[in-house]
Amino acid sequence: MSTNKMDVKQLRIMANTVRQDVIRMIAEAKSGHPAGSLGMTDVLVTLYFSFLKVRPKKPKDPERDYLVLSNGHICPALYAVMANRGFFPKKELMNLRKIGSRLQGHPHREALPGLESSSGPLGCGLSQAAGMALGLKMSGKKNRVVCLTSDGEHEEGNTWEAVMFAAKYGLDNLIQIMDRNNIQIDGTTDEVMPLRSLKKKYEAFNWSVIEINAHDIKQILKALEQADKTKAKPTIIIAKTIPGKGVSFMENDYKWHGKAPSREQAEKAIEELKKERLRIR
Ligand SMILES: Cc1ncc(C[n+]2csc(CCOP(=O)(O)OP(=O)(O)O)c2C)c(N)n1
Ligand SMILES: [Mg+2]
Repeated sequence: MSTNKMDVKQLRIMANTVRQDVIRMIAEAKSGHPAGSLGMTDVLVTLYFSFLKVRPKKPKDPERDYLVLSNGHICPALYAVMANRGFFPKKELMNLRKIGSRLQGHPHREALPGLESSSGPLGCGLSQAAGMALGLKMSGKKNRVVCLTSDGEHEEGNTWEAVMFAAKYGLDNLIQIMDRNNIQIDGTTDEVMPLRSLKKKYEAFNWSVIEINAHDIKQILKALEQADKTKAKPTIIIAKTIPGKGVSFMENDYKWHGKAPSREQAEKAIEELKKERLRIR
């Protein structure tokens, strides 16, 4: 099974492509979640184009790695990455949120091959991923499970049950990547429910913790490599991101959590991203 590894420059270019796709998709749908989608694009691109063992044409391959998207609302970025990776035709991206579409507003695993879980109700993905990781371990299998979560989900109790569970069973085949973007639906996490030091909390729960700037592809690659080598503990990569990354008027503004850009705003965003693309080295 190929991981189809891209180099760092190719990953940066792909992330720019995906960001443009995300803007076009959400603008066309007239609804969706741009902030988290743009914030986690670098992570998703690095996972699918350099780390995860997946076979787009054989999505149920028993040797594959599993990606569980717990914060389902950022699925536009996942869909765009999957389409660019060859899971389905890119033109289908424009069907986001349309009636009967395989690209539902929140992921529906039975609708789209390659999706490993359905999500939308927050706080459930880490339990699902931990269960998968335990099952694989008990079967003596080498497949890895990567679970993307958000900081908003850490304001929910069930996340912490999964955190305890994964540590108890020493799930070193589980890597959680948390989108630490400091926002949730209607404000900053500090205003709504302060999370304080997530690093200290996870260490206290006996997880291995890595904190990174998740817009630096080299840091993402290094963290994944370290997580992969860690034994006897699950790893969390606390991915410090800028919500809305790459679009100046969206960056760090929680109001873009779940709002579509107008046609004019989308054009401006694409223009900015095209300029940024020329600067990629
Ligand atoms: C169980 C549950 N409660 C509430 C919601 C409504 N909701 C959707 S997104 C969201 C904010 C979650 O924060 P985060 O995932 O950090 O948002 P982001 O950083 O992507 O803007 C909320 C409360 C939900 N989807 N599921
Ligand atoms: Mg958040």
